[in-house]
Amino acid sequence: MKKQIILGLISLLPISLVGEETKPNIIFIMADDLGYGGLSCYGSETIKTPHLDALAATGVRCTDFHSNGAVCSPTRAALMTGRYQQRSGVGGVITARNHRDTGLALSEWTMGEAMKELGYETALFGKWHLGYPAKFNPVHQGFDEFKGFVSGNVDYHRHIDQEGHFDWWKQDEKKDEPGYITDLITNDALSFIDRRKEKPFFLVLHHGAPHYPLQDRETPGFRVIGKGNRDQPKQKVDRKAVYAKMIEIMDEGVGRIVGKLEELKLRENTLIVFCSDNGPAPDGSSGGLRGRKGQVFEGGHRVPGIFHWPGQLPKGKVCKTPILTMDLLPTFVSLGGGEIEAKRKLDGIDVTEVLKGSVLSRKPLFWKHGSSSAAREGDWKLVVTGAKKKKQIMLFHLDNDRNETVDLSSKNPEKVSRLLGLLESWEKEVAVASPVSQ
Ligand SMILES: [Ca+2]
Repeated sequence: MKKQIILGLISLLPISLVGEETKPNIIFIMADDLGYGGLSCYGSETIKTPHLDALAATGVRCTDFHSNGAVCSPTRAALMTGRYQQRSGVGGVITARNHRDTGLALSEWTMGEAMKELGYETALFGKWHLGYPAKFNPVHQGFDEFKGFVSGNVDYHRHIDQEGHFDWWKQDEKKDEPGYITDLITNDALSFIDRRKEKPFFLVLHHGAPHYPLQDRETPGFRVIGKGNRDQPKQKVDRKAVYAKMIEIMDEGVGRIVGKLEELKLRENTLIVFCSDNGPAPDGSSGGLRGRKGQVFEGGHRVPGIFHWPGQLPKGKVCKTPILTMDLLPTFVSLGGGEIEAKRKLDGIDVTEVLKGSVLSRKPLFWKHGSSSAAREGDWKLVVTGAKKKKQIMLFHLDNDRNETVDLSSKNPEKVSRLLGLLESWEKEVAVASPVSQ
C-alpha cells in the first residue's frame, strides 16, 4: 500500500512541477511603526539604511504607499485578507490585555493560504498580532512555518509581552530560544531560504523594530513574567540612538538576506517587498507629514514602500500611484501565476502594472481609526476627527499639500459633501463583518 502511494506521488511530480521554475520567490518584509521619514532613502539624516536604500535605488520606491490601518492589527488583517480590515472584524488593536481570546477568524482566506494553493512553501517569522490562542496561530492560516510572537511587542531579549506573558513561539507552541528578536527573524529567514530553496517560496518577515520597547543588541532586557511593563524608564535609554540602531539592525538583516539570495543565485528570481504597518510612534519620524500612528492624517498611514525584482520591475523608478497594504495579496497571487476568484470580493487590487509604470485612477480609498476616518478620491482627502460636538471635518488637496496644512473644506462644500457621502456608505458597508467566502 505504502509503495503504491509513493509511486503515485512520483508519477504526479512532473505535472505539479510545471510552471514552478518560473514562479518568483517572494520575500515580504514589514517594519513595525516605521514612519514615512524613517529610512535614509525617505529623507532621514540620522538613520543609515544602506541596504534598503540600494533596493529603493535599483527598484521601485513608492511615495504614495499606505498602511490600511493606523495601528498594528488592522493593517495585518488587511494584509492577510486583501480587504478592508473592518470586514474581518479587526478594526482595532487585538490588545494583550483585553483581547486574549479573539483573533482573525480561521474562516478567512488568507495570504498564506492563497500562496500555498499556488504551490509555494510558506513561512511567517516575527510578529503576528492577529490572535493569542494557539488556534489562531499562522500555521493554521496557510503558513508552513511560524516562529515569532503573537502580541503587539515583546522585550527584544526576554521575549515577554507588555502584560507580562511569555511570548515566543515555534509553530503553535510556546518555546524560548536566546537572542535579539531582529536577529532571530533574519536568521530564521536565512535558514528557511537554505532549506526551502528548491521550490518557489513565500517568506513573510514581520519585524518588531522599531516598535517600543526601545532596545538594541546591547540594551538589557527588563520585562519579567507576570508583571505588566510596557517600556523601560526613559532616563535609562538614549532613545534617539537606540531607535536609530534598531532600524539599522533591521536594515543589516535585509543586507544579509540579499547576500544569501546572491550566494544561492536566487536574486534574479526573487521579488523583495518592504513596507511598514503604520506611521511612527513619538520616537519616529513622519518625514514632515501631519499626524502619526493612531491618526488618519497622512503621518498615520503613508509609509515607505519598496519593491525590487531584477529585470522584472523598473530600476530606480518612483511610483506615485496610491498603493495600500490590502493590494499585496492580489499582487502576490498574480505574480505567482494565480487569479483571484470573483467570489472572494477583495478590496485590494493587483498593482503589478502600476509598479511597471502604468497610470491608474483608483476608486475612492478609506481609512478609519476609532472615531476618526478619512476618504480619498484622486488627490482630494477628507479627514473627519472626533465625535459629536468635537467633530471636525477637514479637506486637503494632497498634490499641493501632502502635509495637510491648508483646510480647503469651506471653499469646496460640494467636494466635502461628496466625500462625506462616500465615507458614510463605506462605513456602513464594511461594518458588517463577514469572512471571505471559502
Ligand atoms: Ca505597528
